[in-house]
Amino acid sequence: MATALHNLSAYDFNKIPDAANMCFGIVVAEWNSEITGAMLTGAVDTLEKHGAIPENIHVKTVPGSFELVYGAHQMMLKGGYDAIIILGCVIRGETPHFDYICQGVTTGIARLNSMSEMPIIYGLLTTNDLQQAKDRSGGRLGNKGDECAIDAIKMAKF
Ligand code: DLZ
Repeated sequence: MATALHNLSAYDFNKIPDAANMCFGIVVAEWNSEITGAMLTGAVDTLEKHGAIPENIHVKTVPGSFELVYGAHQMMLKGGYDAIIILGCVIRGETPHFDYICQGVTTGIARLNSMSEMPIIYGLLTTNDLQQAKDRSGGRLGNKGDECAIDAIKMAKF
């Protein structure tokens, strides 16, 4: 969780394994693309900063966050990845839709993680408003995409 005390992009560079020989899949949602695009940039830049080569970072888009589970599952079935990252942003609206989407993605990704050897990293921002999402996608609280990239490298090495 990003708090005033924790920046999503803060970590000790020297403690992260070399990602030079790793292959990553990223599934990114088109909804709230300003936010998910910034998260994607953060994730790719961070993977490359730690040695991953661009050819080994495969990005697929899905329409909305609800489709992230399907996208991650397809990548999982395709195989060949050391870790998969999902990136989405759900912003609370006036109806309970927010809760259903967040619940669906969270349960779905947890389920995939328990049925496969391929780690799937949960990069779903669930915020009350657009400003909270901006704060966590390259704003004052760092970038969730950076955090997911670091977690993907760590879990690939697990
Ligand atoms: C329908 C919907 C709504 C209301 N809000 C969001 C959102 O804030 N973030 C997001 O990623 N997707 C949203 N969607 C789209 C759903 O995730 C999904 O794409 C559609 O319900 C079609 O399955």
